[in-house]
Amino acid sequence: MKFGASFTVLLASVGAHASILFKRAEKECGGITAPANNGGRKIGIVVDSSGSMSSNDRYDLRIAAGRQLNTYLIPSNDVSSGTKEDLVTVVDFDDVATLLYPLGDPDGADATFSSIDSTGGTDIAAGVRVAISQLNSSGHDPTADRSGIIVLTDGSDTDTKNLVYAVNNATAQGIRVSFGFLVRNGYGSQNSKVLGAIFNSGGQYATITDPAAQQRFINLVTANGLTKNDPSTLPKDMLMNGLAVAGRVSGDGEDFKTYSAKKGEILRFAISSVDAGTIEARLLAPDGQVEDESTVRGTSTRFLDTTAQSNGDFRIIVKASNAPQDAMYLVGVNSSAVMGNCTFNDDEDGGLSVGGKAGIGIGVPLAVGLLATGTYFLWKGYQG
Ligand SMILES: *[C@@H]1O[C@H](CO)[C@@H](O)[C@H](O)[C@H]1NC(C)=O
Ligand SMILES: *[C@@H]1O[C@H](CO)[C@@H](O)[C@H](O)[C@H]1NC(C)=O
Ligand SMILES: *[C@@H]1O[C@H](CO)[C@@H](O)[C@H](O)[C@H]1NC(C)=O
Ligand SMILES: CC(=O)N[C@H]1CO[C@H](CO)[C@@H](O)[C@@H]1O
Repeated sequence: MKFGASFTVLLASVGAHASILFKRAEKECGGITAPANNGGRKIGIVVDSSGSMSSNDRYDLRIAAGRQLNTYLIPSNDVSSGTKEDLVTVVDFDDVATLLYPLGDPDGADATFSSIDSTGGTDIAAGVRVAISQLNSSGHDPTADRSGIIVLTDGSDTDTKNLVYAVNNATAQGIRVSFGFLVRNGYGSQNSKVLGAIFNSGGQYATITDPAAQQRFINLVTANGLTKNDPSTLPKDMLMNGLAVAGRVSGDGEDFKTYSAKKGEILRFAISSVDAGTIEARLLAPDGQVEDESTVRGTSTRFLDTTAQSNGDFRIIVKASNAPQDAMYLVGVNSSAVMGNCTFNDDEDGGLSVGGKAGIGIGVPLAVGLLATGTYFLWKGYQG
């Protein structure tokens, strides 16, 4: 393999230049770039602790993803010129919501993630409400435009109305709500009204088809902007391995999503119509050739398959017919590419302290290894 030699050189230089390597890794993950991190936010991390998680997320990767987001936030002892401290609250929910960490310094929140278990039912709305009341608690004004809630769940509320109310109440206070819905090996979605409420808040929605992709969902949300004040670096048409994201079409309109593939990747795109009625989906290769196409009816999911013959952008074009205004569809990608672990950590001191800070508890040699692995995947251009 022609990259072998330079990879060895890269590895040999890890010891001396670990922070340089890390900086590469922190700035770009799987084709998306971390936005500027200026802090000054109030963030609610709301994690599902229902019983189904014991099989859907056996390795607690949602908890690792929640921690990862917390590590990205700026604690009071890490404020530098041009950045402000962030505040975080951590909430878990099953049948009831539990406040694990009242709005405060991100540094103190890390340990509270360990008490998230996997028993009980699902009341997402209760979790969102507790987070809103924390973000809105007195002494931490203002809330609007600098607040965000990130929900990681594998369930849906039987009472959709209350969840829509809760998200709308957040939106009314200028709180952005993002929502990662874990459907292991499948392509369900939250109720279309819930999706609409998330869109209206400015937040990001994804169906997460592989527990390991919960981490990249955090990257997606971060690139979209955790709050309204955060800059967005996320191209709106971008697809990522292991996630299904929503797009919108109206009337007889067209829309598209793009996936940057590497030569040799075996790709399966999954398309479903949330409330857009019947849609036509076409898969275009980087050279513009139609690779596959399908008609998607009702709420069924259709698959379009290909293998990338070279590096380049595949495009899924969706055409509606007589769809309601701003109707939604979902497109997911299942790629044969290895999922790396790449995070947008903003630790100015470099990467080696990050594993410890994130509570992963990895030693320095292993951290260097992971670092090299992460960079390796990036460098190879795999989805990190
Ligand atoms: C909480 O919400 C109320 C009503 O929307 C608002 O007047 C108040 O300023 C909010 N408090 C904070 C800390 O955002
Ligand atoms: C993705 O592909 C792998 C390998 O074929 C398969 O095991 C997995 O179930 C697929 N996931 C989804 C969500 O289709
Ligand atoms: C990513 O992290 C998870 C959890 O820490 C681990 O199980 C997985 O092997 C890692 N993947 C890679 C490619 O390093
Ligand atoms: C602004 C807003 O959406 N307010 C709603 C908050 O939630 C309650 C129900 O819990 C609704 O009645 C409000 O309309």
